[in-house]
Amino acid sequence: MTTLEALSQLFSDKHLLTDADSLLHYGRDWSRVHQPDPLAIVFPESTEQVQALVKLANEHQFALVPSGGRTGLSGGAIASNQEVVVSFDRMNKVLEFNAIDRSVRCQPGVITAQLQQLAEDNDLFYPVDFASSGSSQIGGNIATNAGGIKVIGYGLTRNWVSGLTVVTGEGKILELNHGLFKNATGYDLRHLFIGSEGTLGFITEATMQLTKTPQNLTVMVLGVPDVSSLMKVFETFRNAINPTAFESFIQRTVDIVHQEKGLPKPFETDAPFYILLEFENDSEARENKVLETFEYCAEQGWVLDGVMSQSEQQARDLWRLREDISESINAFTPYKNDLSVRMSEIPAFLEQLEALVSARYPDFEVVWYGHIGDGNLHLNILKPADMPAEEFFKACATVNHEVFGLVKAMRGSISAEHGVGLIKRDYLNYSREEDEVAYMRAMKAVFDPNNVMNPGKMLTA
Ligand code: 2HG
Ligand code: ZN
Repeated sequence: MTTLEALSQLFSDKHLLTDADSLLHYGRDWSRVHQPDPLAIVFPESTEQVQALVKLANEHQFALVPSGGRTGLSGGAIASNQEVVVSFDRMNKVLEFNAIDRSVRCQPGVITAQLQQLAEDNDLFYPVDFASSGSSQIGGNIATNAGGIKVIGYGLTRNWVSGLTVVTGEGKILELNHGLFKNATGYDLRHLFIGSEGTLGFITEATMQLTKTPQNLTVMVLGVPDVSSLMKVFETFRNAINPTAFESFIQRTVDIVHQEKGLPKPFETDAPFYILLEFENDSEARENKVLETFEYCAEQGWVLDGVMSQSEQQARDLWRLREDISESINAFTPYKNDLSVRMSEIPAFLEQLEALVSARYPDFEVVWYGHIGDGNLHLNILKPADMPAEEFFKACATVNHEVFGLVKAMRGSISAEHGVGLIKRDYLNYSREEDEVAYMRAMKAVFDPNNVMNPGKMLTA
């Protein structure tokens, strides 16, 4: 029996697609490095149907690739090898809201923005947020332990998952942690599945926690002259007000966003670096504290200029200076890096990175932006307009070993929040020791002995 014949036992024609448009659409994520080439796309509607599919995959030896909103940047959801793509688009229901537990039990295909809206409708807040919240799905967020723009204030997706139902690669259904706050009964397999990129099993249900709504989130954009000032501003503001976000970007990104999206620049005079910080402006005392802190930083020469939002609309507009960068630089077909080091290493890291990048990429323009308060930089190399993409990506990759060598020397991460997928897989050893990778492989073999779950992602097949 062929794989397609086997699949048609489980899925009606409507929920088993093989047309070229669907194969392209569902076979890739936002990275554009690998050519998608799936065999088929299926749309299960329940945990039991996912279980039956996984059992079928084991029996007939075909590979499965999970597919959420496909907004990933590391090729974790790419099917380039005749795999069967499992889309969670039909498993998109909110199953239960519990006001006492402040939790939402939902299927994996629920869109991030939908969860945020549901929280808001109930006077609560789901704090994990990023530019792709309009299309990313909760299952994908969990599978990649998505971070985003409020990690400094609220933590990663991991912090908000209190329960998970998964179908393992063996086809077993596990219900993990049951929405509990406290549960000290041994290994927490929930956390093993979070960030496992679909290599151990597929998430079919999740219980997500919500929190109280922050009061009057206010945004400040500051221009700073150099990295050491940036660090001082970080320390000073963190100690004064506990920001909910602390982001940074360089002047060139402001120019690009201005050019691509028509956004006004924050101030008249350009600054080499910018900080965007957000805080809960919940009292006059707090606002005074912020203004005092700003003045102190300006007196020290750490801040050149600054603007503070006076309305929700203005806060949203200022956020766009940071959030629109990734989409705006797509016009330059960027080569992406998502690096992190400990915050205290940032100045040394940036200095060495700068030296390396200007020596090795003398003809390429390099920009960075990111979640500087988390020690996380998105280093993007921009393609010269007249260079073919393939040649450009190849040229960039030759320098990876040096960039990642630098990261390794500082015991940092070669993928801070975008996951490993296909694109970072061969560099895993820069962030993980050999013994650790061996244990990872051993764990994969326990949950997925026939290697049917997203094979070749994160770990070589
Ligand atoms: C962001 O923080 C996203 O804007 C995308 O993680 C990063 O485009 C990138 O490199
Ligand atoms: Zn990011």
